[in-house]
Amino acid sequence: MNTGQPEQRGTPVGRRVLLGTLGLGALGVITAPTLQRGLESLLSGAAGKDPTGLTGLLPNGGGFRYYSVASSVPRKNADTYRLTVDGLVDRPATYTLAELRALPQTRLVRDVQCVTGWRVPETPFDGVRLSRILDAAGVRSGAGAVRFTCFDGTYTESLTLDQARRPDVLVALRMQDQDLGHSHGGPARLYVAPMYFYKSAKWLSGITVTEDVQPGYWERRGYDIDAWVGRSNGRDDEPTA
Ligand SMILES: Nc1nc2c(c(=O)[nH]1)N[C@H]1C(S)=C(S)[C@@H](COP(=O)(O)O)O[C@H]1N2
Ligand SMILES: [Mo]
Repeated sequence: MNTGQPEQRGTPVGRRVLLGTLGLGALGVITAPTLQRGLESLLSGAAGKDPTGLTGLLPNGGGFRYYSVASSVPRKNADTYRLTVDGLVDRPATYTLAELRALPQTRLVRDVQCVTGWRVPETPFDGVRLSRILDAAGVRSGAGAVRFTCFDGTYTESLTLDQARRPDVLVALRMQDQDLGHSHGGPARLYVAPMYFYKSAKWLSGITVTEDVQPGYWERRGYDIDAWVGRSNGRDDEPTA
């Protein structure tokens, strides 16, 4: 029901604050991407002011804002989590969390930048390089892109195969030296260091190798598909990687 709304929609406290402050109760009727973009910057400006100070009380704090386009997301743990790899590959696979943890881990420490403006400096992520998982699956010739799906049942993302094979793209299992908590997309999320944070799909459950890029959730709503920080979405932020 909420598919036409800007990404702040998912902030449990912030949304109420915003709707109250700005009187934007009719947000749900707005669907044009350009209009959304304008609203989003308006909303993010208001969120930045945080008139109530409640943002600091959100469970994940630390400069991050909690985003989910789904109103509720099931919890997955080491027993129930699975990551499937399929599509144009020779060896489709399903990984448990233990299997992902047993693979070589790569650590990246970069700034995180959301397209709405907030930035978290020098954030450590640890996880498995996506390129390793793709190599293990054996990408077939003719493949050109990767599609990511999430166990929230709604969010999707995409990368070209070249982007997906970059060494700074991870299936992240840890953030800030802790196992990824549920609110940050745990047990496993994508982490695309050089791109705006909307590329870093939370609650990652599927990696499908495809012929062409299939635009993700926000990309179908007006965000740039190539989401390089500082070189997309009309923004000029310092690059993160
Ligand atoms: N599954 C899922 N992944 C997602 C999103 C989402 O709504 N659902 N939001 C994206 C956006 S716009 C941002 S800024 C980050 C927010 O991550 P955080 O909640 O850990 O701060 O997650 C990205 N990945
Ligand atoms: Mo974002």
